[in-house]
Amino acid sequence: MKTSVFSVCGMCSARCPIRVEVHDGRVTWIEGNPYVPGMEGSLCARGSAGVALLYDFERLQYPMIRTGPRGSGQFKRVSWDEAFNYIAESVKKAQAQYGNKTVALLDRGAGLFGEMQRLIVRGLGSPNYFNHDDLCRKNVDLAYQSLLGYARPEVGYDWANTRHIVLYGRNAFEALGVREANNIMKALENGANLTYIDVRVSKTATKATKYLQIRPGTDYALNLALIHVILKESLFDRDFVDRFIIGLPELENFIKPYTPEWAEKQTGIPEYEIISLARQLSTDKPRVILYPGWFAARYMDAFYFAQSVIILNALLGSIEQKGGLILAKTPKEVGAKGLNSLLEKIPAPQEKRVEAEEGKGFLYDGAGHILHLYRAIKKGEPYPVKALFVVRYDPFAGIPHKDIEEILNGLDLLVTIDVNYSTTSWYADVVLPNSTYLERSDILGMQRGAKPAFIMRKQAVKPIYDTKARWEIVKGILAASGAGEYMPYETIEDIWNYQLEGTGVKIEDFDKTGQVALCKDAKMYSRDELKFKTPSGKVEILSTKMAEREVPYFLEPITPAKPNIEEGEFRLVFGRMAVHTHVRTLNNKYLNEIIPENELWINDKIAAQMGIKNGDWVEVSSGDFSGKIKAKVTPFIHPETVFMYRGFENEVPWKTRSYGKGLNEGRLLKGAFDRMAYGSHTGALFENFVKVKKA
Ligand SMILES: Nc1nc2c(c(=O)[nH]1)N[C@H]1C(S)=C(S)[C@@H](COP(=O)(O)OP(=O)(O)OC[C@H]3O[C@@H](n4cnc5c(=O)[nH]c(N)nc54)[C@H](O)[C@@H]3O)O[C@H]1N2
Ligand SMILES: Nc1nc2c(c(=O)[nH]1)N[C@H]1C(S)=C(S)[C@@H](COP(=O)(O)OP(=O)(O)OC[C@H]3O[C@@H](n4cnc5c(=O)[nH]c(N)nc54)[C@H](O)[C@@H]3O)O[C@H]1N2
Ligand code: SF4
Ligand SMILES: [Mo]
Repeated sequence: MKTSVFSVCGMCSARCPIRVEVHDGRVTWIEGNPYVPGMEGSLCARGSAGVALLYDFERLQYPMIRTGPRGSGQFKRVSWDEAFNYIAESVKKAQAQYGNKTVALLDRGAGLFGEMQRLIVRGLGSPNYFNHDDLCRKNVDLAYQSLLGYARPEVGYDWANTRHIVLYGRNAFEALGVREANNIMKALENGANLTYIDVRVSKTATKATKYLQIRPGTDYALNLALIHVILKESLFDRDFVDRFIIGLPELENFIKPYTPEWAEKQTGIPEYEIISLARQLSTDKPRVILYPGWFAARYMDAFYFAQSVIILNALLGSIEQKGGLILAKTPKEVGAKGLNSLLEKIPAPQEKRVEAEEGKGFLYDGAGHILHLYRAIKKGEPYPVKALFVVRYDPFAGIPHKDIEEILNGLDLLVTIDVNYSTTSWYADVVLPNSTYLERSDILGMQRGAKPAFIMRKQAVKPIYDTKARWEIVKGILAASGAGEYMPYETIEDIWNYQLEGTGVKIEDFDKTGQVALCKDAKMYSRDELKFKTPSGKVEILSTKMAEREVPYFLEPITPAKPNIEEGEFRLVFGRMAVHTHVRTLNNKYLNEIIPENELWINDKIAAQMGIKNGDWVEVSSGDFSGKIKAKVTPFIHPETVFMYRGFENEVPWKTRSYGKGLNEGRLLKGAFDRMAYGSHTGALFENFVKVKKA
């Protein structure tokens, strides 16, 4: 028998809507949901390779408890009840000694379906919920929140109608979200300009109308100069600025020294290019999108950089504007009712998360700061965190071994919930296997935007191994811990019905396309109606949030340190490749076959001086770690920088296809996890120098 199921891809966090074909209980085909604009049947390589994840023998198949020393990879198979009881006992012991808040959960991300795992920490009475955002998008999030009062996922982009897109190292055609890439492609077909700024010529650079090579870590300087020109030449959208911006005189005063001439020295981008970009953006305004990006934990000034991008959009009047930035509408704003929250049924703990105990000078929001969590585990400050759950995240795959050891030394319990044998699972005390996204249903999600919608991830086939859906795992942990009342549901339908209560939407309504829109047409506000979600209702350059947290409104730019190239020292930068998702797909049978290992990009002139030829093995080192990788000698990278694709060199022998192949950039990040970005306390992963020599 042949059936078709609408669901949501789980091969990366873009969560594209998909249609899955099932023949006699086997998944035979996956494609983009044909009913969703921007998808129209298309899928990326990783999305198609979901089939290889589903039928992979080298993934987690049953719950396990560690039997040998941590990191020995010795585990025994246990029943689900044994695993749940073991966890409950260990948590109880830790909480008896250190209090409820000693439990923390480190999540990949809140995302569409993320409310579920939050029930674990809250159900166990702890405030300590953390996610990976600090190493990814948090700066953008905090910048939007402080300036507009909106969170990052609440700001969308009207690519189709834009005239000019500016991407700062946002390698959109390779670090993919299918919809976004398709929509940017459509914008280009419609004649939009694409200005792309990067230290190297990425895939996206090759599609740009203008590529500007920038000195690493100086995008903030570039933006200050753009703001300078826009203010000096009155190139801004006066109507928008007069109505909405609070803090223009202070901005004008701050920006005075940052001329294009100054910025040329910082960035290496000629003064005339900067002036010309400012003027061109003004001509194209208000239909412009300066994109603050996705992965924004690169440099120490990343929060202020993200703010500068949003300020540029505001000056150019592109916010809540056709062809610009579009604010998400709540269900209420479109006359509908939202999903009922599972989390809000559990009383919020009164105690404070670790970073909230640590005074002022930085911003935070709904999820804690990961670097503060690491510190709490390692040093017991501001209080000890002894039990850690890690969900859909592999933090140990991207950090130096010394940091892993220090974290492990601080923990009494480490539990992972994963589909693969992750690096973190290798060190865990209990490993709980999650069913893959094709084998499970999740809670309903809310797709935010100008036309909000409910979206369903629906099981396509039954689990092949002894794995469970996320909600079943959460239920098991809470029940064993005496907190079963917070998950009283017996089936996913029970949960969906509770979520949908009072919304007028029924489970069957998802059958047709997998989604239910909450209004007919996208809702946009006119400037007369527009009110931002800041306390003043305006774009607050003098941000109330920042004032409350004693975070300075402006950051004076700091010239990035220069590596000693003559000594073989370079700044290490890294990024995503189209056919892999971070570390999780390295062992995927199809994707591993396409690209099994990475290489090190190095500037051709410098390589020649060092006697390194294309394809030569080089040794890269940082602190006491060093590893070997093949050199890719190219003119298309800034001389101060070496680049590699992220996530290679899987260290878990269980995954035989990818074991030991390539080099892991995370091991080269000595000290990176002690470095907190200005104002946001996020990571700054590109502030690291490595030594390179011919092997
Ligand atoms: N060194 C270094 N560190 C980085 C980065 C970097 O480039 N280099 N990038 C940062 C950024 S931007 C990000 S987003 C993060 C990403 O880092 P991670 O989130 O760790 O990377 P992923 O490879 O996406 O895998 C996360 C884990 O989720 C598991 N997983 C996959 N599907 C499922 C599922 O359905 N259920 C469950 N329970 N688990 C699943 C995978 O097996 C994997 O172990 O890393 C951040 N940290
Ligand atoms: N195929 C695929 N797609 C993905 C992912 C994946 O793992 N695989 N992951 C998803 C996730 S979680 C994220 S966060 C996004 C990340 O999306 P992006 O941020 O677009 O992706 P990265 O590949 O991390 O790109 C980093 C780029 O920054 C450049 N760069 C380095 N230093 C500088 C600098 O100083 N200035 C400028 N302007 N550029 C600089 C690097 O050369 C590199 O090209 O991708 C998402 N999409
Ligand atoms: S971008 Fe690719 S891997 Fe990511 S959700 Fe979409 S189809 Fe899946
Ligand atoms: Mo990310």
